[in-house]
Amino acid sequence: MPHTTHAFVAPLRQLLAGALIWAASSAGAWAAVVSYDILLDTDNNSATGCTVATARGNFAGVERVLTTNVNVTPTSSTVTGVTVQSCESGALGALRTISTDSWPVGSFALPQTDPVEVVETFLPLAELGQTSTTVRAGIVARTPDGGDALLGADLTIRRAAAPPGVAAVPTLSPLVLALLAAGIGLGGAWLARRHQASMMVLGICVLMGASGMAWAATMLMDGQTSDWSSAQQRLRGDGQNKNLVGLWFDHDAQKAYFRIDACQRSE
Ligand SMILES: [Ca+2]
Repeated sequence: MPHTTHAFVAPLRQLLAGALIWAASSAGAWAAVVSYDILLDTDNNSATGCTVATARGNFAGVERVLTTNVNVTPTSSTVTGVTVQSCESGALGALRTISTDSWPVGSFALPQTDPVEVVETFLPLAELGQTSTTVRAGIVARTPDGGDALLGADLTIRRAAAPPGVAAVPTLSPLVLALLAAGIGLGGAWLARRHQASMMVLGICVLMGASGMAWAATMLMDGQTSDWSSAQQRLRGDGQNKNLVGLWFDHDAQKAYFRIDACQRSE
């Protein structure tokens, strides 16, 4: 009997091993990590900084590289982390963590292509330097098939300016906004007490103050494009681009926001 059992077990074991290898290789084929590097010439001077080689040629003058990692699967893609590197003495330095949070990658349909995926990412505005109002930028997609690049965007930084779309209060810093919100709330409380008004007055005042605070944060990292309606597309893919469709940019008082449009599943 032991001999008979062995005769069954050996092929069964081989079959099981084969199935496991197939499952592992299938999973490997369907899940991939794609990285997007946004190259930033923060002083708008190609003579200072690092030179980065890309699929569309060298990009010189880079002070910062913002890297956004995306985990791609057949059903969904997710941003899994954001890091930045600084150019130090002609070479890119150690990775510094910007975010370890995860957020969804969105998508939209475009005629005659695969669905375009929307990767949102961000960087503290201070990383773009303190002086230049123009930052030159490029984007590199690092995909398993060799990658892609779009180069030469001019990003406009509104120094000491309000978030986009809030032209009515152009010089309010977040601190001033917070004080203003508190002031409106306290003013409402004083009015409500003095005039025996209903709590509704107070509620409206608090809401007005809170809406002022909400203006300070522009882009939600959720893969949705609705908050990009007032932003401008800075780079656009052409017939030579394998993955990259576009790069969008905007900023508020604290953060620079980027939106990368890409066809990630075309390979
Ligand atoms: Ca530079």
